[in-house]
Amino acid sequence: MRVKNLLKALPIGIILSSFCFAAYASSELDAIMKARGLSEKDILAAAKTYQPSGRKDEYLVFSSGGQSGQVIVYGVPSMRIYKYIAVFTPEPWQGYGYDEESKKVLEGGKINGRAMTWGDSHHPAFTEKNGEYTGDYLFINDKANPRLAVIDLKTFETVQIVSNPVIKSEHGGAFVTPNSEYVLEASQYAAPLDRNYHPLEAFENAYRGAVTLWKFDLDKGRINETESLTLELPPYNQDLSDAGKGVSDGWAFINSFNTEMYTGGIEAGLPPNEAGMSRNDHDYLHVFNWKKIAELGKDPKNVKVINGHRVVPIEVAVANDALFLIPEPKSPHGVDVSPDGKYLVIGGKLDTHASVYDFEKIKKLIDAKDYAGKDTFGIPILDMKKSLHGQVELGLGPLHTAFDSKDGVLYTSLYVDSQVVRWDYKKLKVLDRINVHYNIGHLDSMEGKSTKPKGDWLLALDKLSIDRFNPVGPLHPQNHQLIDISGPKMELTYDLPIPLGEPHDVVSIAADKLTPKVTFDIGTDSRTEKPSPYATLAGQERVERDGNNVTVYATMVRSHINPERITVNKGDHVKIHLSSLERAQDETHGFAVDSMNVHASLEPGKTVTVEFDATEEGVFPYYCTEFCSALHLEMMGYLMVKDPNKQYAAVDAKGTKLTPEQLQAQYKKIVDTNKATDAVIQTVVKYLKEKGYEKYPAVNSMVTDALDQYGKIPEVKSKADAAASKGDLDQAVLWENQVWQYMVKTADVGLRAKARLARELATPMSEAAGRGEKAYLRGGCNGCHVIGQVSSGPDLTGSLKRKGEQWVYEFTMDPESKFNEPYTKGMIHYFNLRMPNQHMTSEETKDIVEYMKWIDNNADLF
Ligand code: RUQ
Ligand code: CUA
Repeated sequence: MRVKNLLKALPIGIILSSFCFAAYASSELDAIMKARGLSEKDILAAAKTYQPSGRKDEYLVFSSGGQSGQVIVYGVPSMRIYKYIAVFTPEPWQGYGYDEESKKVLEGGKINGRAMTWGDSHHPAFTEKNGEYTGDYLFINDKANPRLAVIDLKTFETVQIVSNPVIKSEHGGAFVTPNSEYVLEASQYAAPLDRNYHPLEAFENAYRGAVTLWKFDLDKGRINETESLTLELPPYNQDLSDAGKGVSDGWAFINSFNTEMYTGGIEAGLPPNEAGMSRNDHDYLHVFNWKKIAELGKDPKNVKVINGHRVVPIEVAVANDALFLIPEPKSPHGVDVSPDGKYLVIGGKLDTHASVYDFEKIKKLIDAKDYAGKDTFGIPILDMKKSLHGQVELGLGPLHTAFDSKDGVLYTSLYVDSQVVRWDYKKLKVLDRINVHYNIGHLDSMEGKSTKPKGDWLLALDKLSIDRFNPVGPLHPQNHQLIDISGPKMELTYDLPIPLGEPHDVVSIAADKLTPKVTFDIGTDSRTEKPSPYATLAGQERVERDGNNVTVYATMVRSHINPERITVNKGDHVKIHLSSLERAQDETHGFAVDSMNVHASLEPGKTVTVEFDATEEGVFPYYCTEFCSALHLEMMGYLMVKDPNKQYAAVDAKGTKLTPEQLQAQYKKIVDTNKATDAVIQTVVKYLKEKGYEKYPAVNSMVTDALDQYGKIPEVKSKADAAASKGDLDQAVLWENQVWQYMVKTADVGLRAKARLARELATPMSEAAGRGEKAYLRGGCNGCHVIGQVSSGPDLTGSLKRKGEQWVYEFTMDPESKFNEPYTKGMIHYFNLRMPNQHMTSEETKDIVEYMKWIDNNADLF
């Protein structure tokens, strides 16, 4: 049973006395509630959303980052932000726009040759199979500069940006067809598709709306631009769209808000757009058959080629019964297709109603060619009443809709009223409403735009956050609110300030549908997801010169960059291909060169390139920008830029010299240290081998990494020995030091592997022992006690045998009562510490005793 449901099933008194309070004396919780002014409702909300350290979320949410041009990833129910994925905007941490591989992705988004360094990202969408989310790829559109991006969810990296060849502004993307055949992108503000100048007086003749059907190649994970095409639409300012599913699969729907075709003119004394564009009582819902449009587009007779791109004209769509209009209340906003595809719910925006259209009724009218008329462009209009299932008065400013798992239940956002309304679109009645803070735009239930929405959580994306958070200046964060929708009343549980862009919309997915990589295969170009032609392995590092072009093949591994000195001439063009030789998870390096405005992120296995012109003479340190290891600061080198036309005076190397005796002592010391360190490594290796580490993949990969490091020692050691035998102790000390570096790295990963293996091999913990371990950690007992080792407190292994269960129980409950016993006195003297009273409950203490039994049973492992 999920915790949330459990909480729901119990009366609050019982929960507070037995459930939440288990860990703390109830008086302590009472005191905190009083001191912080928390109500029982607050405590429940916290219990529903709080994730203890190490616990993972059930859902991942992908939010558009608005004008930041990024995607924000956070978890539900904890609302913890996990990542900003760089999409349309350069982002230095990920090297995005600062390394050559990612610049190529951004280049796909150039418009008329101009680089776009930002985007107004709007609507994210997952790939789908039979209308269910697959979690393979995410798409997001850029409203400002009509483009579409593909993010691979194996890497959480943007791998493609395509730029729309015909439309100038868009809003109705990204919407994915139920088997990811196409990603739809509909225009917003009408403009000439040929991108030429046409006076506004020619609006009706020369300006057009359009919807682009981007063909997605699921195997390649890329949009195929040549197989993509566009359907021409009237200049009605199309708004949001949605693809049909189930019974409406093959069709798609787009709202509009300027069927008046008004073009403003405040400066000429004319009424503004806002008046002119909302003059009529009705606008048009566009209904089109994307499958038929895609078919039609294959025949050159059916298309106009504009800017090298196929466009199916309105007449062709109409002649083939693929495009229709239905009146809808004026200036609506969202159109959302129900999970079964039977109903379309349209938010009125300027109308207090939501309108529910019945697709089966629409289809009947289409099949019978039962038209109510035609618009100026010859598109058949279907009768509104005959298409409607019904309308419901919801409140002021209905915008978007999200669906529940329960049949007929859905949620609509009210922008002006700042509310979420739960209602039934089949029975057409309102069920519940809740206030949000404030001015909500989109909302989303978990997997809410799929055929299988979940009924547990709802996110409200509030545009305003006045009075919700600490003020941080006139530009306020926005507010994503988490609402528990599992019960009969909606409950607000969490406010997440979003500190980036206007995050328009989110999509969410069960976390277990995602299987991201943790490392790359060695030598991978993460943006093409193929082996990089510049991959460099250990021993292949080199600098090549061709005229004024200098190409460096470099590697990075804890904790050095090879090469550590690069010398070029002023005026050279320098390309540095960097390869991470790391295989261990989370061992990321970064790369920056002083004042060259380049930065790369090197996750394990990645190959990436930075490029710059060495225009000034000078010395330019380069270094690793991630705190990757204890020797991270030492992970650096020098780029030396010389003027080839200058003579530089020779210099005498200075520096204090050690006496031969000092040098001899230093050499002996490092050799001894290495012997001692190696002995430790050998005990760990013995342990790992004896226990058969190969059988445990997680341990195996750590051991492989550790042995990799260890395997580098013989070569370095022989250099040390060669130097020593030549009498060059200075070099010998340096090489021995490098031996030690490799040993430290080996031991670091080796010890982690050992701890992990011990855990794999240990007998399974009883439930009580598991609770005991948690209590032990929560109480901070591990601050003084290390299992299997004497630390700042005694090793607990065997203490049950030494002192008996009852004694350990009593001592944990009340340490002071035993401070006068000779045994305890001795311990206090030895460790110079008294065991503090952690105020464990009797239950917790019993559990800890069970945990200690488990430790004793597995004593040989620690
Ligand atoms: S739209 S707030 Cu830009 Cu998705 Cu309705
Ligand atoms: Cu590599 Cu810091």
